[in-house]
Amino acid sequence: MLNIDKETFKSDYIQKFIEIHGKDLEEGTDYNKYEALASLIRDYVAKMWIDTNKRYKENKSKQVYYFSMEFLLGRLLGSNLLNLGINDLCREGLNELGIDLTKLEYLEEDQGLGNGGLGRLAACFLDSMASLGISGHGCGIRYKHGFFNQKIINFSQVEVPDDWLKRGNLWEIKKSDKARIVKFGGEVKVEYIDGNLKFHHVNYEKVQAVPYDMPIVGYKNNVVNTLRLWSAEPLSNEFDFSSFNRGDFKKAMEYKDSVEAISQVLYPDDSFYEGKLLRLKQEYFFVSAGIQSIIHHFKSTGGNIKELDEKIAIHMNDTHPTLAVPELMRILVDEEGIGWDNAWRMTNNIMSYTNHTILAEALEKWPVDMFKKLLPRIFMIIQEIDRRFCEGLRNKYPGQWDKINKMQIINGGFVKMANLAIVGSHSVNGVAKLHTEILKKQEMSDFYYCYPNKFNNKTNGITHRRWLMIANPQLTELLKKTIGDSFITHPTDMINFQKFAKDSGVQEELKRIKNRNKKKLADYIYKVQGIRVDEESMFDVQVKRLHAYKRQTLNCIRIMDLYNRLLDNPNLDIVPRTFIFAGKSAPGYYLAKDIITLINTVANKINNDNRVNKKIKVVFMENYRVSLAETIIPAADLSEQISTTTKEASGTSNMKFMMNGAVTIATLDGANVEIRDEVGDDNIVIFGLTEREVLNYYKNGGYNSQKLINNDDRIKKIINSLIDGTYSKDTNKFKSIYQNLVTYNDEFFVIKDFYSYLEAQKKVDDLYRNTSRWQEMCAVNIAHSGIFSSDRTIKEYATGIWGSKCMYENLQ
Ligand code: 26V
Repeated sequence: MLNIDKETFKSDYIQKFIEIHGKDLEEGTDYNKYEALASLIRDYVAKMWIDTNKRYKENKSKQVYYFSMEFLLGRLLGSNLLNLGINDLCREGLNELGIDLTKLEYLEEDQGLGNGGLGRLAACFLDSMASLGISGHGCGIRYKHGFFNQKIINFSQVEVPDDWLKRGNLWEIKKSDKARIVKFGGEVKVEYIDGNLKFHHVNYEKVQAVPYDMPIVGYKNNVVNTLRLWSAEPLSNEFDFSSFNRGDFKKAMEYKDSVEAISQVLYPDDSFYEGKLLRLKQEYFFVSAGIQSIIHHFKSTGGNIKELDEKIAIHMNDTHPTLAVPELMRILVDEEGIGWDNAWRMTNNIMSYTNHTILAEALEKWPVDMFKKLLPRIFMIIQEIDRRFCEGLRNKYPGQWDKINKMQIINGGFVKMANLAIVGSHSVNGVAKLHTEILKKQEMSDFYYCYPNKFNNKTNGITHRRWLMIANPQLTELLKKTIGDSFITHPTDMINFQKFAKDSGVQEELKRIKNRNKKKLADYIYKVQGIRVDEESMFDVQVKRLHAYKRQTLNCIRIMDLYNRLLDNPNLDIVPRTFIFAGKSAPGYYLAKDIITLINTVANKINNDNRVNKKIKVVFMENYRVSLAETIIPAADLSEQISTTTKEASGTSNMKFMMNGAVTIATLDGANVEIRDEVGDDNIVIFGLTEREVLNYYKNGGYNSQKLINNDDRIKKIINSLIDGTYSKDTNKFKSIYQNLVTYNDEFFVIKDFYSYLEAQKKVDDLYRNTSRWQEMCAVNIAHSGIFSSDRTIKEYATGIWGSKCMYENLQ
């Protein structure tokens, strides 16, 4: 906790402003003021950062490194102020200087270096590790362009590059002296020296990896961990630009461009894997730089390499950093001279892996030819890992070639990253109970039977500091007032709020808070989208990546159905609703883009139809991102978690909504199951096919969407309206959606679940009409959300996987 008083802060701030801008505060723009504030906070943090590192060194505590291609941090000013414990002090101090802190906070660019759930989870984990006093650090890529900005033009998604660094990043510190060299291409020469094989990597291309460090501030505990993001930069001595003639100059520029391309842009697809060379380069680039720097740091602080596995843990966020396994082997065997068996034992002890999806199309596998050419030595090491692994399999499962082929790492001309990650790690985990069971029983069953002890569950979580305390300060105050503030450091204490669930005063207060958040969102919607929504209506929200399995289509067709019913019967007795959507589609995912166009088209029709628009409105909010989620989620009445059962590994927005007092309508998928178990059937609305039914259909067939549609006039009408000109004169516009539901037999059971969903929505209406019952449900959801704090998740990782100590208890 930072010890400073308001007057000192004010004078530090003015001084900082003058120092970096060379002018008086009164002459500064708002952005100048933001810059001065962020720089000052960074200065405050710097000393704690140095002290933390000193402590880690002195205590020789185990260091955890969380390797991830994505860290979706959003804005940092607010969370840094909160965690330093100087939020109120700064707000007041700035106020006295005539500056509105909130206004400055909005000027910060979102740090959008991630696609969705996986990247945001990594960000929540960093916050929790620091707040629990775990020496855990992030390692990733400093993309020049993060996830694209989404514009909606003519009802459709248009991608605009994200230029988040255009005005610099005040939170990072470039550490040029800690740069590392990553080697690509070339050949491997083998030599016999004293009876041992020596491997020399020659004729490779050098890429310089330059680290940018960001402080990760723990909650009021003087801990500052590090997020290290690597940027690819050309080496000036690889090409001496000045002395080249024209031809070589061109070559030099090509070298520069090809190097810079590595950290140029985040791949904007999180469900469909393409075997692109650049992606493979990105993966090896950050993993190699990260491991080199970990080992360099370990040795330079007096560590004995033979004890490395007692002193570090490396976690792989999905398969993207899996090359950490062979890279660590390379360094231990080739550079440190450790024998293969020992190196392998250590590597296995160090590495652990989380799986985040069972979608087959997202599984990474690299063509052998491409792989070998780009990473010749790493390929040899994987071959050796695979050879030894398969030798073991042949002994264990003699003659079972099918099984062995499936488990092999290099098979059918591909290097399979999940297989390598499982074989190379001592721990493999799923992200919710159901998901882990599916991994064990289905997706990874061969590995599970081979290594049952490796597999474990770690249900995801979210940081309640950002998703409750920052996003919803009024609800936080109400909790403090009713149950005290212990929930801040012990989030499961939120359960004490349960006893206020029936308290009419608390219920009224909850409603008042929700209404204020709804008003704020309504104002924002009007300001940026020009749509006036009814603040009294139920805010029914589905915000997440666009994907067929998440079934925004199901949500949309029930709105189309409701529209039909309202036109048939203008007096239809329904609760007025505002349907709110947001989310980005991968640029090449045409079906998902068509769904965005459909939602916007339906929205336009309904919002402009005076026969219905007093009762329902539809809004698709542009450019979903962390900061927008912070505005939308606290304003939601109803949380839509309607994925096809088995497909959503966990979901994390479901947890954010419940923590902010929304009621959930859900399938029993991912973490929804555990939310249901927590709050009980009376405080959540469940519908749809069960796990067993879905798996049975996938395995044995028997589902026919066409038959369902043809036998039902109500469904037929909606589905036909996709192609009969009702929504677009261009009858081909939504044909892909139509074909998916009809011709291709509705892979995600939208039609099958339709009536069950409608019934559940009817139940939601009934519950909502009973204000007191509804508020009670909200309160119960809030009370039970503490278990979904990422602090709980991280404690489980620390004790169950990493073997690292958390200093939390003794820091209290
Ligand atoms: C996959 C791929 C495939 C290759 C191209 C680039 C790329 C980038 C990201 C991914 C990861 C997709 C997996 C993912 O994000 N899963 C989500 O993870 C959340 C956190 O565990 C979980 O809550 C969501 O249910 C799950 O869909």
